[in-house]
Amino acid sequence: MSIVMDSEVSQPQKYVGFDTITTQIENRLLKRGFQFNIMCVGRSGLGKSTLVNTLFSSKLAESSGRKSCEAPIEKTTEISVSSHVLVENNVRLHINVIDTPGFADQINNEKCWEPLVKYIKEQHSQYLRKELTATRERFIPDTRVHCILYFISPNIKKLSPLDVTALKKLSEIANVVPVIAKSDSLTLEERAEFKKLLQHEFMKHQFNIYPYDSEDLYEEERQLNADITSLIPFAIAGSEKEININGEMVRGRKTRWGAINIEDVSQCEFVFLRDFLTRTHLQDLIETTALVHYETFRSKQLIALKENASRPQ
Ligand SMILES: Nc1nc2c(ncn2[C@@H]2O[C@H](COP(=O)(O)OP(=O)(O)OP(=O)(O)O)[C@@H](O)[C@H]2O)c(=O)[nH]1
Ligand SMILES: [Mg+2]
Repeated sequence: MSIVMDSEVSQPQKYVGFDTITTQIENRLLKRGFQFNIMCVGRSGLGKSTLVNTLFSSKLAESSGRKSCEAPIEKTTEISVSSHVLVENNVRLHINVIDTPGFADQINNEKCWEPLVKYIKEQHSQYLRKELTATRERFIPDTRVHCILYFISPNIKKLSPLDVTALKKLSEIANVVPVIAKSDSLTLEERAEFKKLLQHEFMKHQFNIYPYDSEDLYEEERQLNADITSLIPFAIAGSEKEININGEMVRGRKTRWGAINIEDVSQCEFVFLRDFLTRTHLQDLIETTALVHYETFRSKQLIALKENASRPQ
């Protein structure tokens, strides 16, 4: 026999106060803080380290921009994770920046995405092991990669086979956001054309690019995602320095055509990327990693475990 409960919606006759649960949740979350893990991937020297520093307006990664002629060039030579805590108003954001060596630096270039895939899976596997222990921690430290910024060189005519394989492999297991690196080296027309070409390539190769469509989305969310998808890959530029443009100090770069303010949306799409990553989709990136990518990994692992256990010895 099944019991059907039909619950009527009504308002209490007097104020009870359970609407404060949202504030209670907020307070608890604020106490704990938030964890966001972002990985930068792409060929060497495309400005990966510079961009994370620009995104969070902080020095999070070692970039090769040199302070003086004598200073050594700071190339990223291995997967390096640096942890930081940034505070804005009451919100503590724990950020792990997973900086990766530029692709062209490695001896066997063909498989240079392999250590990255391994790293991402290892974080899932670690999380799963912690989840499955009898006395599990109340809050499992989250090292799962929530977002991969994939840097595409502005000077190519089409995606290289290496980019194609890397984008395919990575977008199957994590939220990949591709960007056109150093877009200040392109004119606005070149940029628009290159973006169209890349969008076409993404479709042709059927990459699983973030953000994903889902039945749970409201109409406005779906519209926002469609607007963002039409902008991807974001044509960005990074800069750790402020320059003087018309008497005003702004984050910018001097280019062949003059100076650009990277926070000016008519010149560069950096602000669109930053708003997308921090202001509209930060929570969704974290949630999608847990509910889609980790969940897929988890169920595959658990099914494999079960099959192994039931196999006759
Ligand atoms: N024109 C231009 N140059 C940039 C941009 N971002 C970074 N650079 C410069 O490019 C050089 C390399 O920057 P990094 O941020 O170290 O590049 P990376 O991708 O981390 O390099 P690897 O760690 O060697 O893979 C530096 O001299 C930066 O100043 C950009 O958006 N436009
Ligand atoms: Mg670097």
